[in-house]
Amino acid sequence: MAGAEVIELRDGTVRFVERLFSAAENERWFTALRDGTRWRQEEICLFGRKRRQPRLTAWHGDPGAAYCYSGIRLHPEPWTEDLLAIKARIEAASATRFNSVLLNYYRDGQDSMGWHSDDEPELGDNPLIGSVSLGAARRFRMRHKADPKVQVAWNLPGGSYLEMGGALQRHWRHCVPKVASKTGVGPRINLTFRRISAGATPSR
Ligand SMILES: O=C(O)CCC(=O)C(=O)O
Ligand SMILES: [Mn+2]
Repeated sequence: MAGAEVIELRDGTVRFVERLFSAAENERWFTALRDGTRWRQEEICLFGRKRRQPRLTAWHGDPGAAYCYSGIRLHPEPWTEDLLAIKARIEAASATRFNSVLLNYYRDGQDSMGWHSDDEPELGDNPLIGSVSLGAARRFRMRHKADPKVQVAWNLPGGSYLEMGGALQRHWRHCVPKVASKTGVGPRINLTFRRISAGATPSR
């Protein structure tokens, strides 16, 4: 992948391209997706209690690429022109094909994503996850499951691309922590492109 920094971690690989998209593309796609997406705020079941996710989400992909996590089942909306254009760019950069994308809209520093792995059965073993960031930069943290002191973190600016591969999802968790609102962090949209296996039976 051109311009990629390859980081070999214990039990997994990360590829990071700080500027896959130009500043103009970052701005144009951020605005188009913010205004053109049917955002939802899902209720999830965590430790037996229902609560609303601290961010907005949308799920797009090929027909049939249904996806389940944290007790919710997401049916894909069809691809849009913008999403297909972004997908084509990262597929060219990574020599991979994706069939779906989860969009996360972090409206401000209070929106976040907790520690998790992208290890749902429908993603198969060793999934490749392609993560595009648009808008404001946010901190992305990772820690090893067996030894949580082993940690890495990146600032993901708008226009960047981070790819997680190998056995990473089996051995690591990642999160996007909240930011104290005083620092006034701007809105951010993240897209994680994924490949859902046909015929997989979701476990939840
Ligand atoms: O917003 C991010 O950078 C991470 C998103 C993520 O981990 C996910 O969608 O599973
Ligand atoms: Mn994730």
